[in-house]
Amino acid sequence: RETYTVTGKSFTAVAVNMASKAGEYMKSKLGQSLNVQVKTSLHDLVTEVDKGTEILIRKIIRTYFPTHAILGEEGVEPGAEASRLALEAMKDEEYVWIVDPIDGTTNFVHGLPFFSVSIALAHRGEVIVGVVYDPSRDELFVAEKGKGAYVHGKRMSVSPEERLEDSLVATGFPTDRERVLPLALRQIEAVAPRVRNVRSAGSAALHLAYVAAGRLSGFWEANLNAWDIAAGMLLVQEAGGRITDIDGTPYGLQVRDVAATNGRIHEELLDALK
Ligand code: 2AM
Ligand code: CA
Ligand code: CA
Ligand code: CA
Repeated sequence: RETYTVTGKSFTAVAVNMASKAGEYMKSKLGQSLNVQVKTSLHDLVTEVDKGTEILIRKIIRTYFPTHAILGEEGVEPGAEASRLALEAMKDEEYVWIVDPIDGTTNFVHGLPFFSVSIALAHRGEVIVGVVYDPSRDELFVAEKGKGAYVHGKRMSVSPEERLEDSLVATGFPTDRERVLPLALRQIEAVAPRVRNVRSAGSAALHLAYVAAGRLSGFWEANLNAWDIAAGMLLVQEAGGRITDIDGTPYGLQVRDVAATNGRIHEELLDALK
């Protein structure tokens, strides 16, 4: 499709290039002493590597696509309301890059190798490219709207499980301990008895990539932001899965409470989450 290139520069090729440069940078900093700051609480961290990675990605976008807008986690004030406003401010832009420089910062800080860089490109509010890269395993997940989802060039498809009781699913523990954690714990209490087991590895973008790869049959998490979900969303859709708001509303960039599955167990998962 024409919209994927501008003056010969493939959007996807640039996204992949940024993700691999970002991954290299993150790996070079892993295990070194980091300058760790708290954002909204002791559970919500940011390092100089999050900021440095976002700067690196922004520079590449500006070089190739100077007219495109950029929504990046570290360019937005912490908190749900600031995120909503930042997304709202982008609504008339033709192209918006949606960037999470490190998804799984807590893991990165502790040296647990489950974190990723997530890069999506939206055209008039519709995600057309999604790239999630896991530098620890050198796994690159790439999707283009209408063209399928791939891990290192190999086509991905979602898991075959038909029933929740045969499914391995994942979720996340929110950083907002007062408002969101009690809800998340109730959701786990409701889902855990009905599935094979529940995992929580700490990167929403990578969890979504794993749903696309068929390694998980489902994933849900409350209170996420566009940069956590946008790239992984396209991976899931292009791998044949389904992604909605937790109440079943179709995916849109404003969705914060997300449910993603192989499609077959979607209704059952939503029902358990009710
Ligand atoms: P991060 O590592 O980019 O911050 C883990 O459950 C997921 O929650 C990760 O994708 C993590 O992204 C995200 N997360 C971390 N802090 C958050 C916050 N304050 N609000 C919403 N999501 C957050
Ligand atoms: Ca963060
Ligand atoms: Ca994130
Ligand atoms: Ca992040």
